Amino acid sequence: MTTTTRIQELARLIDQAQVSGTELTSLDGSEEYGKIDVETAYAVQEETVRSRLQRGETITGVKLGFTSKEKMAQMNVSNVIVGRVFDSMEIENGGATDLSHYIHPKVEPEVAYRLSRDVDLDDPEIDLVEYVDAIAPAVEVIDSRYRDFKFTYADVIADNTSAAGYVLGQWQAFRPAPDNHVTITTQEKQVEGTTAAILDDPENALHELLVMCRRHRIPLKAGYVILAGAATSAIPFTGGVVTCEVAELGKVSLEGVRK
Ligand code: OOG
Ligand code: MG
Repeated sequence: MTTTTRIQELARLIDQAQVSGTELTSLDGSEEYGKIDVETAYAVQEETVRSRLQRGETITGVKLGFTSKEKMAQMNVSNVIVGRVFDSMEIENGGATDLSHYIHPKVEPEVAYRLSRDVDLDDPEIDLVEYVDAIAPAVEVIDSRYRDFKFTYADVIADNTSAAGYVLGQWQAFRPAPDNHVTITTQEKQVEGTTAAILDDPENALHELLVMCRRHRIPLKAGYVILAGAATSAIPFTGGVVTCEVAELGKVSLEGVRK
């Protein structure tokens, strides 16, 4: 199998799993595809992005994963990852999402930033914080395409970092949010955390994001949403209302329904 064919094959499998809502087993290290390196994993992600764009979806932003120690421990990985989010993933604040479209969704409390201008990835002088004009509380819905969320680091990158949905609270003028209390409530439980769990300060996620986007040539454009990563471990989203409150930033909610 040529390198291009292998990337396309892997992307097709993951894309189909996402579209049809059916799970896969880990691809990295499988008999068929062998070991997948990080560079190949990002190339596979890029290929799945191309398919979504071809279907008429629009990129609305980027997301970081594994920015919190708790998430890293939960998933047994040790470095951050970057994925893309699309218009099709956005859920209106207070709105509903149809859970039958997901495999095994989970929710995560997050902080979102908004990029005010395009970023030149080759400009070594950039401080991404200066490119951000707004901040909002957010909830991310993740839905790994791998059975039981069992994946390797390369697997989850290829799977666009389990991205599946997101809700944004009210945008407000950018200001630091290093240690804000976070509460996320699902119909089964309530979990508390702090934004400091996101790399000690979610602004650090912006610095990490720039490093990763430069390395993997992931464009950063004006208007993009940046999901900085979960402030707690992910919680199963079985239905009902999920509310997340980030102190000083406000509330955001969504409802899981079955149509
Ligand atoms: C990968 C996505 C991780 C986060 O905020 O850490 C993520 C996963 O856990 O399936 O979005
Ligand atoms: Mg997340």
